[in-house]
Amino acid sequence: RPILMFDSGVGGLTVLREARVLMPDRRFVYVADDAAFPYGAWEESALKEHILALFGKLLDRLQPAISVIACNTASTLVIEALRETFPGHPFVGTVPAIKPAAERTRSGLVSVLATPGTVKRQYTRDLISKWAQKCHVRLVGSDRLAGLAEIYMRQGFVDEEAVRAEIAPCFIEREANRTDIVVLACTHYPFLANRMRKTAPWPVDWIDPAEAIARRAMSLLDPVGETSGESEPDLAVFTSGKVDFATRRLIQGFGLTAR
Ligand code: DGN
Repeated sequence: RPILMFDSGVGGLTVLREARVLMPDRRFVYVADDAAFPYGAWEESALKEHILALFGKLLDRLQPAISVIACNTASTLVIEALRETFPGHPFVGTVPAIKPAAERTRSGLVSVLATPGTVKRQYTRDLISKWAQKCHVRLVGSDRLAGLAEIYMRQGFVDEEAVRAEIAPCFIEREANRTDIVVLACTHYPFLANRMRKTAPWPVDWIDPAEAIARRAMSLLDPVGETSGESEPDLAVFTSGKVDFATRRLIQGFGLTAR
């Protein structure tokens, strides 16, 4: 049975990339809910209903061994509801890496860069009060960055000035202190990491949780008996959107087959 990786677009591919390095023999299905992109702009109850209904169909049709919600905007809203609605099926969520950031910061100034949806979630606020009481955490919601990553992955083009403007609010200076950690709390953002580094006003640690998520998924799987059993592990991608030329090329670049 495959590992299902789910996102509203290409962002979850940053997690898939790590998962395939750790689990080269596993079978993966990548599901991109492109037709509903961007999740960051959805009203909460409508998005919750949409994702729960979609998972009803996905679990039935794909029979995955485990599902990885490789999207912070979705995880911070529905991970608990998914576990309640589909008991017995293991879900791994992707939520802002606030705990590791709070442990690692030396200046005490941390920024969390995410979609406007993730930034306003109660789930995110709870993570801050639980793990980062001693830090000053700035939540920065961007409604452009995920779209810029989509364009970059499909067309190879990045509007560097737009990246600079979107990340600028993450950088705070207070007396002798400066932000030293930026949490990438949207799975799309690691694709823009080089541009972010280049346009940042000073160097910081960028926390990308992709590898940790992949490790978590691996730890929940049965070590034997879940491999594809084929010489070449099968990889498939399902999208609710149109599979145009650019999307097909992107998918093939990741060694996936469009279905
Ligand atoms: N990749 C998604 C996340 O991690 O939040 C969000 C992308 C979007 O729908 N805007």
